[in-house]
Order: sequence, then C-alpha cells, then structure tokens
Amino acid sequence: MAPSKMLLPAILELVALTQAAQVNFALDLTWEKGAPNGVKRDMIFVNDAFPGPSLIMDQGDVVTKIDVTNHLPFNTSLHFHGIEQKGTPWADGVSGLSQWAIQPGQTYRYQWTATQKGTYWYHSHDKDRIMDGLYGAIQVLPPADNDSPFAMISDDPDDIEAMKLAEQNANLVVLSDWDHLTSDAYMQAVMETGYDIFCSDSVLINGGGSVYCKDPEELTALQPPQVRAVVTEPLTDKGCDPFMATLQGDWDHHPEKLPGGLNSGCIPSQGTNSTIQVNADKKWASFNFISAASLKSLTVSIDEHPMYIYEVDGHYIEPQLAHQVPIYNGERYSAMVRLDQQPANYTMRVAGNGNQVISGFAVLGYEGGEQTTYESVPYIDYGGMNTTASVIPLNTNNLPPYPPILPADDANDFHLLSLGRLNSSWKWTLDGTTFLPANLAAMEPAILDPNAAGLESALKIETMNNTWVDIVFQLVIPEPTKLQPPHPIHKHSNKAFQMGADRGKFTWNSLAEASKESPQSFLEKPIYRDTFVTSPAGEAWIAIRYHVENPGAFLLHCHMETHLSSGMGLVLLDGIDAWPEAGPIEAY
Ligand SMILES: *[C@@H]1O[C@H](CO)[C@@H](O)[C@H](O)[C@H]1NC(C)=O
Ligand SMILES: *[C@@H]1O[C@H](CO)[C@@H](O)[C@H](O)[C@H]1NC(C)=O
Ligand SMILES: *[C@@H]1O[C@H](CO)[C@@H](O)[C@H](O)[C@H]1NC(C)=O
Ligand SMILES: *[C@@H]1O[C@H](CO)[C@@H](O)[C@H](O)[C@H]1NC(C)=O
Ligand SMILES: *[C@@H]1O[C@H](CO)[C@@H](O)[C@H](O)[C@H]1NC(C)=O
Ligand SMILES: *[C@@H]1O[C@H](CO)[C@@H](O)[C@H](O)[C@H]1NC(C)=O
Ligand SMILES: [Cu+2]
Repeated sequence: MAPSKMLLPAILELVALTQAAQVNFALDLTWEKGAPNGVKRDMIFVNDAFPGPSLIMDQGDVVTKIDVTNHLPFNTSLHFHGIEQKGTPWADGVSGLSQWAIQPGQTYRYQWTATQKGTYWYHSHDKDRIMDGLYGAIQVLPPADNDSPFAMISDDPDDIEAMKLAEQNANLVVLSDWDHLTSDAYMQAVMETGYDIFCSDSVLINGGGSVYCKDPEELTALQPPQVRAVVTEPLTDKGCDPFMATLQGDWDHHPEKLPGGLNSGCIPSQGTNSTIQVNADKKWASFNFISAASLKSLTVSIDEHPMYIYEVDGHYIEPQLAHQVPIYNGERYSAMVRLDQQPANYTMRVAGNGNQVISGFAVLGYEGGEQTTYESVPYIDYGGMNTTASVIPLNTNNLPPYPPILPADDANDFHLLSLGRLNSSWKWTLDGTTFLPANLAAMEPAILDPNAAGLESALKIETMNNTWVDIVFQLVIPEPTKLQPPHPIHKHSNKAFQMGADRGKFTWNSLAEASKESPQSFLEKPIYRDTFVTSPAGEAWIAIRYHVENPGAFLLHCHMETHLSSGMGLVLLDGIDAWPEAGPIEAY
C-alpha cells in the first residue's frame, strides 16, 4: 500500500533527520530531440533536463546510491569528475577500467563518499557522449566551521559572512560547446576526413545559447594575435581554423568527406540566454564555473563584475582578482563576486580561447533591475580578447592552495611522456607510440584483473601504494606542424601537484635534477588540481607529482573528447601492491 500524499513529506523529513549523512539520487538517461541553441537534434537528457540536475551534498556525506538507468540506444557509464573515490575505485565510472559499460535497459548503482568539498561534475565516460549532452554539476558543500580563504578578499566580518552564505548558495554555471552533429557523426567525420576537427556550432551556458554567424573577415580580425601568427589563412564563417598543413601535418586527408556545416557553412539560429538571478541585498554571489566543453578552450567574464577566484578544481586557493578567466575542458573555477552595481541586467560572456572565434552569453540579472534597459560594458570581445588594457586575466601559474599544502620533496618514480600525433592528424598519443585501446569500453574491467588480456597493449603506469610519482608531459612538435592544440590532461582519483613547466625539451632524469639546473621553470607554490594544460605554443613540457593513496585502475587522459577517443590516454594501475577486492561493478 502506498503511503497517503499527506504522509509523504513527513516521512521524507524523518529520513532526512535520521540519515543526515546519507544521500541518494536516481538518474534516468534518455535519448530525445532537443534544441539547446535553436536547432533540433537527438541528444541525451538526464531526468528530462539538459544539463542534468545538479547533485548537491555536504562534505562527508555517504552517497549510498546514484542509480543510473540507461534508456539510451547505446552503452554508457557515469564518471564523477574530480571526485577522488577514496576506497571506492569501482565507482569511478570508466567502462573497461572500473566497471562493465551500462547496456541499454540496465541500471548501475554508484556508491561513494563525498570526502572533499568543492565543485565537481559528472559526465559519461564511454565514447564521446559528452558531445551528446550527458553532463551535470556536482557540489559538495563545506561544513559551517570550515577554514575558508574569504578573509583574504575582505577583512570586513559582514563581507566574510556574506561570502560564506554565497558559497553555500553558489550559482553552478555549466559551460559547454555544442554541435549539430551527434558524437558518432562528429567522430565519423574526423575519421573519414583525417582531420583533427574542433569546430563547434555554439557555446552554451547552463544549456542555453544560439548560433551567431559573422563575416569571416571580422572573425579573422578577432583572433588573438599569437594565434593569428600561426593560423595565417582566414578563418571560416564559423570562426574555425582552415585546414592547413602547418596545423594538421601532411598525412592523408579527404576534405570531400567533410559534412557541410561542420567546419564552415554557418546558419544562424536562436536559442535562449540563460539567466542567473542575484539579489544585491546579499552583497556577494559565488559563480562556480564548470567547463563541460568537449572541444573548446574557453574564457569567461561577467561585464562590470570583477571576480575573486577562490577555488580551483574544487580546492581552495589564495583568492586572486581577475576580470577574465581561461577555463579548459573539465576544469572548475569558483568566483566570488561583489554585487555592488546598479540593478540591471549584465552580460556573462564565454568566448572561445584560441581554437575558435565564437561566444556564448547569459544574463546576470539583479532582482529589481528587470525593467532597467542597460547595455553593460564588456571586459572581453567576441574573440575572448580584453577590451581595454586594464582588464586583468587570471594568472594560472599563481594559484597557491589554501591553506598551503606541499608535495613530498622527492618522488619514487619518474615518467617522461612524449605527447603528439601518431600516424594521422587526428590520432593522438601520450607516449609517441601507443594508443589507449579503442575498444577499452568493451573490455573486461581492469579493476577485476590488472593483467587482463585487453590491457596488454595499453599504455600503463604501475605504482606502489603510498609512493610519490612524477610525470612530465613533453610536447613533441615535428615539422610541418609548428604547434599542438593545448591538451587539458585530466587525472582521475586524487589530485596532483603541478610542479613546473617551460618551453623546449625536458632533458633531465628527474624533477630534482631539473629544478637544480632550471629553478625558474618550477613553482614555489605548486598548484593542487586535477587538470594540467599543456602549452599551445610549440615544444614545451609540464611536470606533475602525485601521491599514490587510493589503489585502483584510473585514467590519465586528454579531456578533449576527440583526442581521448583517438587514443590520448593511459591507465594508472595505482597501488598495485594493495589492489582492492572487487566492488559491486555489475549493472542489473
Ligand atoms: C556494451 O557493453 C558490454 C558490457 O557491458 C560489452 O560486452 C559490449 O561489447 C558493449 N557494446 C559496445 C558496442 O561497445
Ligand atoms: C543573448 O545575449 C547576447 C549578448 O548580449 C545578445 O546579442 C543576444 O541577442 C541574446 N540572445 C537572446 C536570444 O536573447
Ligand atoms: C533582464 O533579463 C530578464 C531575464 O532574462 C528579462 O526578462 C528582462 O526582460 C531583461 N530586462 C531588460 C530591460 O532587458
Ligand atoms: C589587452 O591587454 C594587453 C596587455 O595588458 C594590452 O597590451 C592590450 O592593449 C589590451 N587590449 C586592448 C584592446 O586594450
Ligand atoms: C603507425 O604506423 C606505422 C607505419 O605504418 C606502423 O608500423 C605502426 O604500427 C602504427 N602505429 C600504431 C600505434 O598504429
Ligand atoms: C594506501 O596508502 C594510503 C596512503 O598511505 C593509505 O592511507 C591507504 O590505507 C593505503 N591503502 C591500502 C589498501 O593499503
Ligand atoms: Cu588533447
């Protein structure tokens, strides 16, 4: 017998009271027509929403279940991006590593603990389904007595109180790129043409956007100067790079197989601009930006509203004032913003950052200012460039964790990886010779057997528990390609320290040796995060160090969807000496 409607709220309240530290969610995935930017296509909805519903919980909460039911016409999985999965490596959501893929009609139960506060997100980790819309925000709220860095923004106790409240009621802002093609059709175009394509139709903010078409000449002029130095031919009418040998190399290409409208052939359409409503009485608001972009590097700004960036990839930093913030695939930046402008509407701008001249918009609306007609003054233009010399960009080399934390002085292991193309313009590898197996998602999950046959050919790093591991990502730039696009390398499970970076070749045998001979390449305060972006400017390297503390099979990979599916990833067999008993990894 079902409980009466009157009783239900009382029962729910009781559950909430007695099990305050437990949360659960049910996510239903469906494949339906949608038109986020005004153009209809097949796409994924989560509980009928796009982006999916935000999962909000308190630090320390036990997620007793996230039941994911797959009503899609293909396999899928759900990864909780940035969640460290301490002690629950089988809940990391990577088909072929931590679980079998969830087949159509099946439900999979994820169970984990929200050990760290901060902003995270969830997305599919089976093929390129982010491009079909499978993503949503996660926020883990800190406890009230949390040591937050807000006193470094203002020493007024009222401000600090207001900022704490703003943090608890943060606006989760999901940024993404969007294409009219499904992920399957997009990848097919990449494979058939042989080009590394990264052109999008729209930039979406919380799922809203439009297709804007502009004169190619105007778009070309809006390119950042350092990009124009390399992309010497005019951009397409979508603001995308033309296919040039200096960018794509001289492999086999079949431009005749390019679907119309993919890299050029802009047709305008109108969707909506999302609105984020704020109340000036609250004095401060937090905007927690999440890049769910599949292909695009982005830059975000809010007209006339400076941002104090206080959290990076979920972790507090010493706050830094900025008017524009670059955000790469998978990254999160949280911004504390003072609400001291006249009540009106202000434009939030999210522009392509170097790999396409494109923008998306949303409205920051002050309550009570709805009727005020006002054209807010931008910090950045349609191409993401600063509009005046006084616009401050975020310095992404200076993001000291708050409170200070440092890695070990030395590491047990050292791995030097060579990143580059292999055998075609669109195939990428982390070590110059090996691809992540294309059928990874259909293989026996590595967590069941780290010696599984399918993994033999995969690029792997095996580590012992409770050791420190150094990894250097070296960009290799053979002629004629003079550069690589930036690769946002994402590490699953626990975060790592970004130790240093520089142009040129890493010629040393360890970070210790390198920092002795080239101290200027290393950060005094290493950055603690889960995404590490390689330089877009030719031969260069970037070095990270992490502590192995969570035995399991995890991915380390480029978060550009097309690069990941072309093979740009490796398997971390972490703590192989302390491998866990298999957890509940069968779908039902
Ligand atoms: C779907 O997942 C199952 C395992 O759950 C796997 O056996 C099958 O090969 C996958 N299908 C595809 C098309 O990858
Ligand atoms: C969204 O905002 C931009 C910038 O203010 C504006 O040009 C565009 O017309 C708006 N679109 C809609 C659908 O309101
Ligand atoms: C301000 O934005 C809100 C929400 O997007 C909209 O309803 C309202 O018409 C806008 N006001 C003006 C004057 O444009
Ligand atoms: C953007 O900032 C740079 C560096 O501060 C400055 O040189 C340039 O003039 C600025 N652009 C504009 C349009 O003011
Ligand atoms: C790349 O091409 C070479 C030459 O055709 C071939 O020997 C090699 O196996 C290919 N590498 C991969 C990983 O497919
Ligand atoms: C792995 O190492 C971490 C850090 O020292 C430790 O906390 C954890 O208990 C170890 N795990 C196992 C299974 O031994
Ligand atoms: Cu990449």
